[in-house]
Amino acid sequence: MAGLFPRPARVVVPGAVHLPNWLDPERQRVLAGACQRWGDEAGGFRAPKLPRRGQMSVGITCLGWHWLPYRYSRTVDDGDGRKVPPFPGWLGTWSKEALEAAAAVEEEAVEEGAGASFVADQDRDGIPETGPIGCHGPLAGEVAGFAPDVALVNRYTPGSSMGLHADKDEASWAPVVSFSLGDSAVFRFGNTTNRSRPWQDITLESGDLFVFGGPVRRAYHGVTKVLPGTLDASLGLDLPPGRFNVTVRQSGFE
Ligand SMILES: O=C(O)CCC(=O)C(=O)O
Repeated sequence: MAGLFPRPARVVVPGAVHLPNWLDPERQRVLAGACQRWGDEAGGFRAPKLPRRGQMSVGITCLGWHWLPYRYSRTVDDGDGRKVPPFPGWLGTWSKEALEAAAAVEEEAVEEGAGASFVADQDRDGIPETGPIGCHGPLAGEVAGFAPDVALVNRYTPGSSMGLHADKDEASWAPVVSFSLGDSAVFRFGNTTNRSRPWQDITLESGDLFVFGGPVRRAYHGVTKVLPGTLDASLGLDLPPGRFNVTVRQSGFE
């Protein structure tokens, strides 16, 4: 069932692009099955303990490299110590296609002049100067060298959320590609300086793609809430209540 309101692809700020419904229903079904399988193979999604800030409410399992606060390892160092499953080639292919699609949306926005106005908005709101973006968006230059090798598979049970944070544990500054599945969520995309405003709240629905890189690669972001019962049943996804998110990154490690 299509929503009542159109949700066009949009440049949120230069370097950050939201592409609603980018995963078609068949790809959503494939990813939903894979998420559940990855969780089962890992013995469940584990909620990491944060030094000084308690336990996360989101369960995570990783592919390629294991993330634990605040580093990566090849084994599950904060769990059973097992070897991390490989990062799947097909997920890398989807992620490269996703980055290309996001860069194309940005190019279009720049051609229409929207990019320039976003830079002006950023200046007004106190986001650090990103520099002129010329005739290309910041993502265009990231496409050729993009070699993702790690995925964090996040499992949000109803009521869980993720606090504002910046993804700083990768050595690479290559973009982050994020796929959403299941119930919708309010995703907060902030600035590169701190956890305060300015930020934008964006509803991510099942099948949505969000990409961020370039000047906003280390922007603060998080999920303030999951909206229960919002998954479109006609998609035929066999998912438990709540949400999955798969964030794909390039570690930059040997
Ligand atoms: O669930 C989301 O949409 C965001 C996930 C996230 O911020 C992360 O994995 O770092």
